Amino acid sequence: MAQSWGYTKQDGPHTWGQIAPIADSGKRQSPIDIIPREATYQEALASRPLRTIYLPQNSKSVINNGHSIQVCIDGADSCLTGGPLEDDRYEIVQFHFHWGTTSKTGSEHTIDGRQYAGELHLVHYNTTKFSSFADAAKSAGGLAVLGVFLTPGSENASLDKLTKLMSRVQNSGDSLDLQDGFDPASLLPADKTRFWSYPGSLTTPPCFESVNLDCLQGPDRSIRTTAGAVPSTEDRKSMLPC
Ligand code: 3J3
Ligand code: ZN
Repeated sequence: MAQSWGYTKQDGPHTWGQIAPIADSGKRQSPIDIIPREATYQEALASRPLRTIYLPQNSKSVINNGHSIQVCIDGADSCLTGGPLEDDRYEIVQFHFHWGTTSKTGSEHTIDGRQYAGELHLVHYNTTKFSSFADAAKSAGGLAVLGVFLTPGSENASLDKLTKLMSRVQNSGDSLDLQDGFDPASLLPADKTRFWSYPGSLTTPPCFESVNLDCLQGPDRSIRTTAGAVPSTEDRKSMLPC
C-alpha cells in the first residue's frame, strides 16, 4: 500500500525523504521560489509559445485523490507542445489543484517569496519518447507540468463547475463521471507566451526529477516577466527547494 504523506508536522515535506529519498537527495526539486529579476530571457522561446490542444470530451472523471481534487483525462489527442518542449508531444493525464486556508497562502511555487491563493497543475507525459506515464515519470524529459497561479477575483464559471462538484467527492477515493467532459484550457490564461520554465520535479511524492515545470505568468499584472524566462542554475541555488 502506498505510504502516506501530507503537510502536517508528522508527515509533511520534511519527512517525504523517508518514502521518496530523492526529496532529500535531489538536485532539482520543485517547488522553488521564482525570482523574475534573476531569470534568464530565452530569445528562442519568445517566438515559440506553449501550445495546448485539449479535447473536453477526454476529461472523464473527477476524483478525490486523498490530497486534492483531480480531473482524470484519457486521450492521446490532448496534448501540450511548443515552448521549451520543442516538438515533442506531451499528453495530458490529469490536472489538480493546490490551495491553502487563506487568500495569501496555498500555491506551491512562490514569486519573489510571495505565495498565491492556489496553484493549478496540468500533468503531461512525453508520448514522443515514452510508451507509458510510468516509464516517462522515471526519465529525464519524461513529464511536463503546466502551472497556473490562482488568486481571488471575479467569478470563473469554469472553475465554479469543478468547485461545485467537490462536495460530491468529499472522501479519498471518491469519483464522479464527467458526463459532459471539461475543457482544461478554460482554466488557462489566454497568453501562453509569458512563462517561467525550469527543469524540476514532481512537487509531491514520488518527487521524481523528470519534470519540465512551466509556470504561466502570475495573475498579478504588475509582474513584468520576459517571455520564457528561465531561472539560471546559479539563481536556483538561492531558491527554496521543496
Ligand atoms: O502517483 C500518481 C500516479 O500513480 C499517477 O496516478 C499519476 C498520474 O495522474 O499521478 C500521481 S503522480 O505521482 O504521477 N503525481 C503526483 C505528483 C502527479 C503529479 C504530482 O506532481 S505535481 O508536480 O503535479 N504536483
Ligand atoms: Zn501539483
